[in-house]
Amino acid sequence: MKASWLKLVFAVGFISLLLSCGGRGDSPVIPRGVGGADQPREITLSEALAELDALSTPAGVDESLFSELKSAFASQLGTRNAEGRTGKLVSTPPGGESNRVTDMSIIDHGDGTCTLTWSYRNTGDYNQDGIVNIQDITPLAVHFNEAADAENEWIDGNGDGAINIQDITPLAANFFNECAGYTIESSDNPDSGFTVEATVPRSEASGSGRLHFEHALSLAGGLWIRVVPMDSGGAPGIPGSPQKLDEFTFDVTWTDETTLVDEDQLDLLLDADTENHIYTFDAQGVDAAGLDLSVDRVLVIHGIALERIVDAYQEGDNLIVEGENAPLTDAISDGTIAWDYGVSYTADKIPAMIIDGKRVTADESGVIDFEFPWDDYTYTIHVELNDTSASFKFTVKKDLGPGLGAELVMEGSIQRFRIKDLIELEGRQLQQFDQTMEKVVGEGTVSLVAAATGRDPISLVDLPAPLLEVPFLVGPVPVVLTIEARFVVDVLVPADGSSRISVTFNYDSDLGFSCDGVNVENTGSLGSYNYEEGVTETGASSAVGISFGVAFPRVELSIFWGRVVPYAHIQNVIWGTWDPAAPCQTADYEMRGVAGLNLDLFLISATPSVEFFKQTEKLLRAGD
Ligand SMILES: [Ca+2]
Ligand SMILES: [Ca+2]
Repeated sequence: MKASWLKLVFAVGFISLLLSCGGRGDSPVIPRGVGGADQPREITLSEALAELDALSTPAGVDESLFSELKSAFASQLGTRNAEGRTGKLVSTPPGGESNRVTDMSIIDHGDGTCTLTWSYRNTGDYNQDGIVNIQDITPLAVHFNEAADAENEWIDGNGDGAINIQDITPLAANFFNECAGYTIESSDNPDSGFTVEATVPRSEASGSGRLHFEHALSLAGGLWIRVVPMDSGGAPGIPGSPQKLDEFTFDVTWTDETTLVDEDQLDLLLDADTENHIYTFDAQGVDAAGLDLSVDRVLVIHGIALERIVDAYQEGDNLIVEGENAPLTDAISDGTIAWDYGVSYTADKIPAMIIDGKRVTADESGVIDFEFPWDDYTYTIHVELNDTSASFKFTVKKDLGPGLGAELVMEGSIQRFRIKDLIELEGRQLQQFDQTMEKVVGEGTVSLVAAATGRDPISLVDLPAPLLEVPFLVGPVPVVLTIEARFVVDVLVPADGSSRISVTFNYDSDLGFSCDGVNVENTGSLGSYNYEEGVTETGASSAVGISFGVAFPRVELSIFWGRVVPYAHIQNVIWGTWDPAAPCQTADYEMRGVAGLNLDLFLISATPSVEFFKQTEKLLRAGD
């Protein structure tokens, strides 16, 4: 039995308001001798060992411990040197995965400039002075036997969570790695190489914990950006993971009947009641600006509204304008609206999550916790925002008395992804509407425990929808993404029955479509995916039917008043049956990517849908 999707809705979304950068920065000059310039660039093993031998025990450190660390260090340096078959250790820029910058963030200021932030990575440089050398044994000794935390984690060179003798190995292995700074590099196409945009010396870094960089520069939208460590000779180390800058295109012709209240004129708008389509303007100001807000005009208010004016009248000093939804094709005859936007998960970009009509905010560390009752159900929501990913745990519980009831748990995470849209209008008609959600990478476990629900199915209908929203502007056009997880549960378990069932899944997919206003073509692909069956236990004296799953992530796209993509999601459903008469037990799993369109905004009444991919797996056939 496979039940239909019911209306249990959980949701999450994200807020940021970013505009594109413009213009490339000046060509950089790689400075020579920044950072570790005062350090020798090469050293013989005997010089290094002599320096180590002469190093005095740091204050507060046990003499015998320090000497033990020194001898371990000396021994590993000797081994490394022998393997290298050279008498000299020569400085090189940081290489290897452990030195790759993976936490770069781009803050777009909307004025053509961006600020890049990232953390210093030079494994073994425990005193963070730019070079891995003898001196780095001192902080290791001072923090010896501490658990790694924000104040010392870079001294945990092997990353096992503790600072101890094991951390001598990465120190010796990376000996004389030198990071004099980073280059910021850009590319139109990461496969064809990068160009240096700027050079940032290590001395620009600050912070009480791991050193942190913040560097502002001009960068054009749509470019791929990465940072690369370099030594004082300018030689590059391992490149950081590249990220794409958001890009927005708004190039349109307004129709003659349209009045645009642009960004600079928003102070003329005294009140906007978008729900009731009533807008209050400063009458004199509107006159002075020469804005025609008469009946039958199409009104576009920057970032706020798209209306056909049905009434306009003066009340004191105010001009009251009433409108109704107008199609975008009434306001724009021709042109292109497009964006390539990266969704990231940071507390400052997500001021609120809307749950059951209430605004719930993340704390400073990006954690959202919320619990609320609804009908017979109790919901708990836990969300952690980690910039490049967000993790979620949703629990829905229905209590039917001692030992009876049902609990649905969804735990998972989603990686940062990009959403690209292209809207082309010509002669007041939609020519093209393409959307791609690129690199939708997620994983999750959904589990359900149901005991004795009897004839009272866990039918989770019309539940409140916790939503995180991601609004951004493309020219004057407000776009809102909502990202949510939507559950479906349909359970019928008799009074003496119980069922436990779970599945773990992960995927790495592109969800894309291309619509010419009539037909929709699938341009998405499943990519890699995996599922793993967890528990499937069902038993009862009469038949059991159970179906549950989650659509995650489920992304909705709105433009002005129109939900043009009501859903684009990956759904994971598991369903099972138990028939004691046979007896026969079955369990099936399906992963499916789908999207639906609603083109009201373009005066098209069709609601086409598209299936990106579908995979069905038989988990269990027992008792046949
Ligand atoms: Ca150092
Ligand atoms: Ca360690």
